[in-house]
Amino acid sequence: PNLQQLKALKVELTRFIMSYKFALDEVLTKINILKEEFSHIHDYNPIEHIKSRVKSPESLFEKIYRKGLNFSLETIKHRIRDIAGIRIVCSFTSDIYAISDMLQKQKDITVLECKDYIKSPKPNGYQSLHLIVEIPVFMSDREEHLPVEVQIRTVAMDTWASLEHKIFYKFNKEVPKRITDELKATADLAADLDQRMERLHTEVNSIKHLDEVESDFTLEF
Ligand code: 0O2
Repeated sequence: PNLQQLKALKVELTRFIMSYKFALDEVLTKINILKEEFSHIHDYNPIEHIKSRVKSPESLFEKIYRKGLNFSLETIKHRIRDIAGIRIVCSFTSDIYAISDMLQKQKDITVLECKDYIKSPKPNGYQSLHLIVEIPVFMSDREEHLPVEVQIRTVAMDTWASLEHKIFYKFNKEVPKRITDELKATADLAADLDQRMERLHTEVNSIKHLDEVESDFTLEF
C-alpha cells in the first residue's frame, strides 16, 4: 500500500477501536447505575472495584496473528470479542451471579456467550464468570452492535488470576507437573476462602435479619 492508503487505514482503524470505547462506556454506565441503585436500596455494595480497557492495537494485532485471521475489520469484529473488556470484582460469589443476572436482564443487551469458570474451573484452577454481551452504539452516521467482554470474579479469584498471569506471562516452555499441581492447589485455597466467606456472610445476614424482626416486634408492643 502507498502512504495515502496507509493513512486511510489508520483513520479507519482508529474509528473502529473508538467505537469499542463507546460500547465499553455504555456497559460501564449500566454497571455503575446497578451498583449505585443496589447500594441505595439494600444498603450493601456488592462491587469491590471495576477495571476496564480497550485492547491496545499491539495486543489486537498479536491476537489476529495468533488466531491466524486475515486483516479485515469485518473478520476482526466477528472473531475477536474482547476488544472492549470490563472486569468486575465482587465481594462474594453470590454477588457475581446477582450482578450477571441484573446485567443480562437489560432490554438493550444481548448475551452472546456466558462461560461459567466458577462451576467448571479451567484445568489450571482459573475461576471467573465470563459474559460476552452485545450493545448498540449510536454514532453520528451509523448504529453499531458491538461485543463487550465482562469478567466477573471475587477478590480471591482476581488475586489468583493476576498472580498466575504474572508468574506465567510469556512462559512458553512446558510446565512441570509439580508446578501445575501446586498452582491448582492455590486456586483450591482461594475457592475455599470464598466458600467460607460466603457462609459467614449468609450467617451474619440471617442474624441481622432476626435482630431487625425482633426490634420491629418490640416497637409494636
Ligand atoms: P488479556 O490480556 O487478559 O486480555 P479468546 O478470548 O478468544 O482468546 P477464550 O479461551 O474463548 O479465548 O477466552 P476465555 O477463556 O473466555 O478467556 C479470555 C480471558 O480470560 C483472557 O484474556 C484472560 O483475561 C482471562 N483468562 C482466561 N484464562 C485465564 C487463566 O488461566 N489465567 C488468567 N490469569 N487469566 C485467564 P486474554 O486475551 O488471554 O488476555
